[in-house]
Amino acid sequence: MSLEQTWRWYGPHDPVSLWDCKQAGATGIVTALHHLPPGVVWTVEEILARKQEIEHVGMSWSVAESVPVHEDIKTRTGRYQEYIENYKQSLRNLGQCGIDTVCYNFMPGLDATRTDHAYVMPDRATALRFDINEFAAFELYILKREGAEANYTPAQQQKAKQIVEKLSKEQIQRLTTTIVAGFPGVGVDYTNLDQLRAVLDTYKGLDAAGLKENLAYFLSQIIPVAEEAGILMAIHPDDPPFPILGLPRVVSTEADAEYILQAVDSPNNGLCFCTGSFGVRADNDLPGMARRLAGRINFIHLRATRRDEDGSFVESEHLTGDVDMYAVMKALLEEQQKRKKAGRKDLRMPMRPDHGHQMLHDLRRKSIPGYSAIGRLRGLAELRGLELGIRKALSLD
Ligand code: CS2
Ligand code: MN
Repeated sequence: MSLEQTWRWYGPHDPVSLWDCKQAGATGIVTALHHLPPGVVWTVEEILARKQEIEHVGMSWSVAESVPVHEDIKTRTGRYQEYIENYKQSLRNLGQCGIDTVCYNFMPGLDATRTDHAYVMPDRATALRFDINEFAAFELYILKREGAEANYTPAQQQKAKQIVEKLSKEQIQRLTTTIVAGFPGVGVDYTNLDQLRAVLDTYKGLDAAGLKENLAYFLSQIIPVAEEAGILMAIHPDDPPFPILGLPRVVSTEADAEYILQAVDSPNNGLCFCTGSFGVRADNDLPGMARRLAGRINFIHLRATRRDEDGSFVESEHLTGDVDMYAVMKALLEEQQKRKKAGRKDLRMPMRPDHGHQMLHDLRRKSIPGYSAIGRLRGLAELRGLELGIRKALSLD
């Protein structure tokens, strides 16, 4: 038995087609109704239409990633009650259509954040990178966020100033777009800085403890519905896993994960174990976390990053970064055996290669940052080989 090999597909507008996904060797598709804004109900009709499209190529809709959580829910203001009701209805509808795993995140304001979507690697492939000094340059001198100085040492501020002074107008524009437009299709897309400023304002006065409470409240509302609908929820960690722009963070460490899992102690309340996100922190022991949290891991993202001393990081090849992928994979496979022996039903343990380098022919094609075909194909192939090797060595069936 192996982990279910899945692949993220951004829907009909994705330059990577469903047939491409199939040729990568994945059997499951991870996708969302990306055309719907956060907060609205995913209707049975729309879910079924997308599901049929996937099944048409002989694949299955393995995970819904993401069913986005509306900002009002995170801040517990405005129309949050209505949005929670809508979220519940989306879960019921997904369950009714046979989709049993849902990934989401609770990152305030922004989804995964990088400063460069095309950082040139030594082999001339490009990767996603988060440079702490460029981020500081943006926050201090482009966004000019009030109070931002407090987050940086005088030396960092100096560095940031030198960076911004050297940037051309176009470079400033590119850095800004990279940060504020983030990833497409994840429910966050600010077209200008004022929109971002307005969102930051809504978080004024909400600290990590407050955001944690709001998350616990959200879970207390939706997990009973997930249980009834037969849905395994999987919360994705913060990316990067430390506070940015003065926003609180609550899914960055093992302690955070434990808090969340205990907030509603149900197998339906689980984790998306994203090694790329958690792995950015040197104090996160990834193999240990995989072992200790294993029973509640409902979805797996595998990729690695390499960190610099100053907190910057780049997305490395899947097996060569700071993450001990062998040890993580071993822990996951052992968990799968354990589940089998215990007679648990959640044996699929869907896994996807999370992001990949833009390389080879993809360098000449337009693609979604992190989600070009060939780099992820390489990642999946490497992970599949690693998995097979471990299974054979440990005689796992
Ligand atoms: C990202 C996110 O690291 C990742 O997987 O690409 O956009 C992620 O899909 C969402 O945060 C999950 O809700
Ligand atoms: Mn991820």
